[in-house]
Amino acid sequence: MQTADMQKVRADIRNVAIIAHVDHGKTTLVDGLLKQSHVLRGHQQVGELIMDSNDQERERGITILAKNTAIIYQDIKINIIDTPGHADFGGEVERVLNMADGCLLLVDAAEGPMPQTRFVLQRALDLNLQPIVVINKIDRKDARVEQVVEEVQDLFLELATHDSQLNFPILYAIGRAGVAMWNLDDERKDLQPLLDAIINTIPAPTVDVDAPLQMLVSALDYDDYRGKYAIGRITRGRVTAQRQVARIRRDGSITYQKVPQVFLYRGLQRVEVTEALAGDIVALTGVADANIGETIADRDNPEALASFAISEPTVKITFGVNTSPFSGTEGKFSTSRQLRERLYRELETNVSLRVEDGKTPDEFIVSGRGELHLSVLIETLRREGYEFQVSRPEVVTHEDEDGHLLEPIEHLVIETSDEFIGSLTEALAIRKAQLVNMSTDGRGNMRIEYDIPTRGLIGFRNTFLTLTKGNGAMSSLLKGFERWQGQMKTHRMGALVASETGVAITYGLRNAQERGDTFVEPETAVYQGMIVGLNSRPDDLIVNVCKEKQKTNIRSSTAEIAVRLTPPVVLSLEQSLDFIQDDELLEVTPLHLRLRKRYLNPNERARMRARQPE
Ligand SMILES: Nc1nc2c(ncn2[C@@H]2O[C@H](COP(=O)(O)OP(=O)(O)OP(=O)(O)O)[C@@H](O)[C@H]2O)c(=O)[nH]1
Ligand SMILES: [Mg+2]
Repeated sequence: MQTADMQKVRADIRNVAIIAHVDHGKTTLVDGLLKQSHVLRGHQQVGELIMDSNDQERERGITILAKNTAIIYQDIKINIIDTPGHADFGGEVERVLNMADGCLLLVDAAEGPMPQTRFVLQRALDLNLQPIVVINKIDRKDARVEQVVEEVQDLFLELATHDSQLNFPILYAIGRAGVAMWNLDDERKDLQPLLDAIINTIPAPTVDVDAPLQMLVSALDYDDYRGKYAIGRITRGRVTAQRQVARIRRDGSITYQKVPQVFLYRGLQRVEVTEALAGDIVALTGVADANIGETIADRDNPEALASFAISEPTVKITFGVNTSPFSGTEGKFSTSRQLRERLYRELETNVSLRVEDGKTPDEFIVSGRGELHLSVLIETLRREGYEFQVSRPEVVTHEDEDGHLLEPIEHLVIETSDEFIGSLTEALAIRKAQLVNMSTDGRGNMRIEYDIPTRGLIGFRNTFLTLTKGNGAMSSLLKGFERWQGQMKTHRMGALVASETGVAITYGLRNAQERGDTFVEPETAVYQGMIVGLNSRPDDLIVNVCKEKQKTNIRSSTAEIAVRLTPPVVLSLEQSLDFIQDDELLEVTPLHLRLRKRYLNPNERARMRARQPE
């Protein structure tokens, strides 16, 4: 038994997570903190958003994975955990918050608290983290600082479980300029006020460094030299290099392993140490098969830590072995075994993902926290050389005790100009959205809140961008599972479907364009049953895009010159996922995304349709 007097205060450490709604400036602020602490100097300066280090993060401009870094300020090591703000990556936030004693809650000075602000603050308060509020981006022309402060205070009043949680400092910042201030009219000099706030407000870890070791594995990393690193905060005791530890799996089984090396964080690097103590955030080598959520414990006294709570998935996609006529020609990995192995391996790190075997040995059902969560995975696999096919995203459903079907419902917040409200309201009504709240700033900007089935949100982002001409922001947060809301009639026009396998040519595509929009360029290899465009009518239409102009017909040689194609509509991965219907699939390879009918042969399609009357 441990007694309280064995607890020591690690005054040399602070552990802080940075949390916020998407795009409120977390990673930019971490850049600023790294720069201010001179971790980055001269040629080391590697541009902006250095923590957003993976390819998709850079391309999409968002953080996907939570990451650790550390700076030294006044001889105190501040471990910083940058987290993603997009709701689909909420699992990442849940995974890492247990390493922190406090959090910086960033709130955009113009947008104010948004759905994910509430979500991450709730999680932080549940874990009793000491908050510091940073009203960020006060340089924005549309900043409304006083109002946002009030909204944040209201949010705390609503979410706090005890009074001490209402006791938090508020700072103002322009993360991009690397400045933070206690008062709006203070000199805008650097981030020192924020660093002071961190070391003075966030409690130093109070720990027993002599008790038997306990550390929850909260993250994993790899490098070519040392293989896997198990990352987490030492809750109790100490880790010494070259000593044996126990690894306790989530099912309680234990294995014993030696930890060859122990690393602490320092800026963007890891620094090897011989020993680390409770309160430290460490990366350990040698635990090659460690998974997130497991406990690294004392060899002779192994006691597991409670793993963190992870919210459940809402959207699923069926991944299948590629069955197109082009299968096996573009990817390095295309077999069922390879796909299965890779998908199950993803579970080691992607904590809010679920994978199950499907109806056939060639199908796997992958569930995640949203379309983006799943599309990032699809893109990752594609880049690694996998090829496969995926089905239309569907919502995850449950049944209650009385056998009623339940579906995920989200709270949707839309901010846009009032001129778009009419068309948005119409589009949302079809998707069974219920208006919850509506407010205006008196200058033509509206904030509307709805409850809407996740089903209705799938594919809505595109519609939203079109309807608002890009002038708006939308975000949503899972409210919970509620009774199935009934049929939703959001239908699409029919597809233009290739009649045969071959190469699309200008003449054939020109003909197809008389029927609708085409998706492929001339010289594209197509196959029978592949979708090459969108019909302007509700039914599918078979077109021959490989068709050549008859050579004997010389009368219209002038017309031939006039054959000009409208450039094809090129759908992104997300747009393709939103496009496909139940009887369609998306073929994904390292080189191409192809839309196709599930049944390639038109006779088979007709047979299947006859079997399933609407
Ligand atoms: N006006 C203004 N813009 C800022 C400021 N800080 C960051 N930004 C911009 O806001 C955008 C988002 O910044 P990020 O730092 O990527 O935001 P984030 O919170 O890390 O985003 P996620 O990790 O995806 O949730 C970028 O375009 C930044 O340049 C600021 O102080 N003022
Ligand atoms: Mg970020």
